[in-house]
Amino acid sequence: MASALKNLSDYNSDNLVDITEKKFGLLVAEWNKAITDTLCKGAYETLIKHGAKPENIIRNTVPGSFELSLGAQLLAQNSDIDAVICLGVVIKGETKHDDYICHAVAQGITQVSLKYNKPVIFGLVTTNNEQQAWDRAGGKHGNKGVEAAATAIHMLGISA
Ligand code: RBF
Repeated sequence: MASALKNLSDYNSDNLVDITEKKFGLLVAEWNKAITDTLCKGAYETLIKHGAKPENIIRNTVPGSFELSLGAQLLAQNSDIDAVICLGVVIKGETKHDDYICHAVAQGITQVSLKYNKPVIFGLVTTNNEQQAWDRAGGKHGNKGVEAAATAIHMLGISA
């Protein structure tokens, strides 16, 4: 798989838009909290590194990834917020819950993004086991939170 061949945090930071006056919603699911906290740290530090002000990063938690869609909508409907970054970790179990959750979140945050015309970033790590999730939260495949924040900044730079 292509993603196995590169570090997900190895984004191109050239020509990113100025985000010093941009306001971000950072939404973090509490299931697998140790891992989502690491994703959140990566996203937060990336926004700060590129000029966002701490007071312009509104951090909220939701119980599980399924709740990311509504959480994103509540943030996106605030006209002050320019972009929402959704972070969660869904690990495959014995049942198909992971499929249902992941599809629901993908559809839900897509709808929110299109309804409010602002970036709502899909930072959902979906893996077969916990190790694979850690590999994507500061491990051998980078930090998906960093990539999600970089994606939000990139999307804010798109002009019509
Ligand atoms: N939420 C996650 O963010 N990651 C998970 O891996 C996860 N696994 C779940 C497994 C089961 C069987 C259930 C019922 C829920 C799980 N959730 C998980 C929580 C889900 O996103 C949501 O918070 C709850 O279903 C309540 O709506």
